[in-house]
Amino acid sequence: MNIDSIRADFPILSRKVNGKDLIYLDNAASTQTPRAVVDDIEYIYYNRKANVHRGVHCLSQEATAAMEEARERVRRFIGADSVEEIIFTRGTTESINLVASSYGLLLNEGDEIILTVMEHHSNIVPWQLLASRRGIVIKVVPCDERGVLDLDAYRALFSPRTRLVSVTQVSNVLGTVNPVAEMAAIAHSHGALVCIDGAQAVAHTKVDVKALGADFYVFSSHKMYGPTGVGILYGRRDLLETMPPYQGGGEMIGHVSFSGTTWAELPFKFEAGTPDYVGAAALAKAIDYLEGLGIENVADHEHELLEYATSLMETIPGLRIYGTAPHKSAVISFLIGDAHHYDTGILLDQLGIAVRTGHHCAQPLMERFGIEGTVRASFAAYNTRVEVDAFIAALRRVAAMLV
Ligand code: C6P
Repeated sequence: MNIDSIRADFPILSRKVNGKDLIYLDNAASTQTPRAVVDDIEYIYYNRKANVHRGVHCLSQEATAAMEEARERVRRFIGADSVEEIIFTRGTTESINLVASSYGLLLNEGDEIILTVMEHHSNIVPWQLLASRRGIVIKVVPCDERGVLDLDAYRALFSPRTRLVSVTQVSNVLGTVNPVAEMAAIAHSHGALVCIDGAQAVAHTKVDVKALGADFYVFSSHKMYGPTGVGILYGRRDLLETMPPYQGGGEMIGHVSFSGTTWAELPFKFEAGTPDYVGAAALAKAIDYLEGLGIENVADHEHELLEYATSLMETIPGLRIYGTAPHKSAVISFLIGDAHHYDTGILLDQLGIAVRTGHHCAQPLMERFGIEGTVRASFAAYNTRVEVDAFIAALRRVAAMLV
């Protein structure tokens, strides 16, 4: 990959922060957006903005065609069988809430679901809400000190009441790449379904929902070079067909009357109200961009940065890395001595370096490691070894000040 030319696609990377060149290492929170995607959004607003699925007029038809082409683009991207299996949502969080609320209505008191200790809150709280409404039981897979899930413990959690496993493919804190295909096979052998949270995976590894054995797969556009406010729920068609609607409103109905209402066909049954049709079309452009770079090339590049940064960070006295699994994505969580993660983040920001600090919406995982938060650096296609060098130099300065 030609990193210079990739960087030229992201004008934001040439700005200054606190008088320093921006070094953007908060990609696990949101990646930046390339010109091709932003240009597409501008083009739509200036030339083609109209509501979808409603109008007979030209603009509406163009908007509808673009949205349905985007759905087909997403289908190909993740290897789903049909566009009926691709639901547009507002993001990973809404996708999981949809599954928990809708599939959850098919569960009964005493049914069990399995989560892991490294889930993002958006893959915990919707299930807790369901537990309080339906009396389902939540079981949790532990992980070891490296951040590797305990698969023996996982196997032992199954019972005849286990209905669903919901697991992240990549931990947003530790970077652990979980063996989700193996976990799905185990779940299926017990007759349970699997929901895979792909929020931290889709921009960094080739995803094929069928090869993974995903019954549901969820992700967000803003973490994969796309616009904010759009996400995807992939669901196996036979499952989506049996699930009740999530929200009611326009677009999701067959016919409405006060004596009874029928639902639209898939995927529209799950898309109440006006969808983010601009965002959906722009997500398709982001997929074009990512696949244009080649996801494998991106993964190789990020992995090289991960190894380079990790090896240098290990030489900084007092710096501890959280997440040392053998299979890791390019996410590095760490603490320096007793320094508060927030102070480290502020000092790095003064040097133009954007990292995330805090619990990263994974408080049970923080509890597991006996900490309140970490500093987290995460890489994307446009990051460079020169940036890693600057990051390491900055960490040495911060360590000298705080430890
Ligand atoms: N993690 C992070 O900085 P939304 O906010 O709906 O787009 O994505 C939620 C989500 C779900 N699962 C995982 C594994 C995630 O990493 C995230 C978002 C961001 O780590 C923001 S908290």
